[in-house]
Amino acid sequence: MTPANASPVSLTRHLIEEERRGHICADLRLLLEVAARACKSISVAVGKGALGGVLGEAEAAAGGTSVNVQGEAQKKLDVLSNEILLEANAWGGHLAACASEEMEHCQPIPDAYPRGNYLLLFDPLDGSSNIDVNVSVGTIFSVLRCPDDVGTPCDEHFLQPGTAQVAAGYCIYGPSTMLVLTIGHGTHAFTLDREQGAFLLTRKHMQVPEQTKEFAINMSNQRHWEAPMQAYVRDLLAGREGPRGKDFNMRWIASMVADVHRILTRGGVFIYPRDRKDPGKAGKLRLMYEANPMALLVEQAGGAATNGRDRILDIAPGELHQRVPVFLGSRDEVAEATRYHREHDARA
Ligand code: P6P
Repeated sequence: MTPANASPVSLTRHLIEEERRGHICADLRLLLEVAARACKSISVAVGKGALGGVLGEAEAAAGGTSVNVQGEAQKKLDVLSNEILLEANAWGGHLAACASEEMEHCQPIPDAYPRGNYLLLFDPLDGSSNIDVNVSVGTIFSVLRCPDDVGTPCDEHFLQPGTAQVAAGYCIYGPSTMLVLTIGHGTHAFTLDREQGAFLLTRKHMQVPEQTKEFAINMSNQRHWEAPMQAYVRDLLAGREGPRGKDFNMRWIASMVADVHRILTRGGVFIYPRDRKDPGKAGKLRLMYEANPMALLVEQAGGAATNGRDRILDIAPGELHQRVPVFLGSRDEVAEATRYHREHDARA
């Protein structure tokens, strides 16, 4: 127990202590320091808002709005955040390659730099549609080991299950900027002290309450959901008069980082299910750089994460930008939602 008058532990000191405990090696520690430094730069850009000249949609070279590899409109801050994270010279010696929501294929670290042992995946600015209305957004990242004896890493080397992650985290750019991180020994939160320019440990071993009365979902998609999802939400909305026997509250920020941060802080269940709106897609959220890192953070905080049927971290990825349904948060509530889906499948 840290004495009340002790000086706060910085991210740097926390990671050095984790290295001394043998939980991480120096290479991974330094990689995470570089990621935190990039998030600080993004926080400055996001914090400038309209004064930074980076609000609004990015323009394509040929005119019109720039779109990412998945055809989604890019915000200027999307592009800037992606560039900040891609700055290879900061990663020299730690990374072998990186992959991003904004890139079609992985990008090996340039030969000019020493090559490290890790693969980095990230969503540079998740929830960016909220930027122009001044709602919290965030950066999500996931770290994998680069397989041994790989010359130049390519997409296939990234296709590892979520259980293979050696670190995962997000940085939320809200009223305060917070970095939430796991290296497999709990989930811990660091708040950016802008005067010092350092992330300071403000919440150690975050714990998601096992039960909740709060769910997060975009209800406007209700008519597109599968039958078990319709039944599950119908029973939530029935409240204490219904089969659940209690009233529920709802929150939906439409910024995964903000919704997940609330759940890590006070509990809840976050759901983005498969829907018939886009029959060809298994959901909206991406497995490799949204679902997997968030699932590891939530599980390390005592919560759970499934795709409605199976544990997200066990999913064997088929391609870099694969999408999955996401049910994550308070363990008992995720189990209840998953029960509706498994029982539906068993009757089919
Ligand atoms: P909808 C943001 O675009 C995002 O990827 C997540 O951050 C968020 O949870 C979800 O999509 C919001 O989706 O359909 O409600 O706009």
